[in-house]
Amino acid sequence: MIELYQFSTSPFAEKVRRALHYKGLAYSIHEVDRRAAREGEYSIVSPTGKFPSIKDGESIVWDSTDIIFYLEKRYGDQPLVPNDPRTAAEAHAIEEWADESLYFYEMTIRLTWEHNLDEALDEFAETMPAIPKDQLRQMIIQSTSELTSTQGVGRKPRDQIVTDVERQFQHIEGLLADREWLVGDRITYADLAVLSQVNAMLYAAEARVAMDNKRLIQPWIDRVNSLARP
Ligand SMILES: N[C@@H](CCC(=O)N[C@@H](CS)C(=O)NCC(=O)O)C(=O)O
Repeated sequence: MIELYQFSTSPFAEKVRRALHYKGLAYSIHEVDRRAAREGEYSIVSPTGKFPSIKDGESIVWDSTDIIFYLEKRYGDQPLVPNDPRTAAEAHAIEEWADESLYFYEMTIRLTWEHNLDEALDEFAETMPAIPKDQLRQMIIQSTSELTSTQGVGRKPRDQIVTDVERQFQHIEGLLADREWLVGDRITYADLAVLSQVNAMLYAAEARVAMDNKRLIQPWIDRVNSLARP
């Protein structure tokens, strides 16, 4: 059976769980201990120290995109990667947008804005029960702020970030204006990547407000959930 190594709170883990569900593949979960990961305890399943990763028999794959491409090749049914080169390129570009841009917004608004972190804190605390909640809260804010500040989003004023999120949601609506899926005419890994980041963003009150007047996103979320639950 496939073994998934994950941080349950990670949108990249959600993306992989959705892909496994869509493909009807059984799997077991190893919740990664963050401190042990930093000390290199999982270096065989993830040499980069980043998760998710999977172990499937003798095969070990890390990075959510590589995992999806591995599953696609190894288990042919229920494709998530388009065949047609243009559609495949579009899916790739949209997945990269989710992983490399939306991810930094979700980290900033979910994990560095204190009023929103309080919504997510219990889930993080469950995975790190040894750390008192107040200390955990400070640790998350500090480590995430360093990351988002280095990347840049974390240095923007809050109102500009809210405007950016509103614009991102508008663009998701734009992609859905004349079709059911973000790319092409069937579900792809781009849908899984974007939805996983949107779900993380929706912990933030400001993202929920941005969703209020969006007609197409919720039905799309329902469609993805009906085929590929986390
Ligand atoms: N490109 C990677 C990103 C994975 C990633 O950034 N995972 C974060 C959790 S959301 C992580 O493992 N962070 C631990 C660290 O950076 O030490 C993927 O798609 O799997």
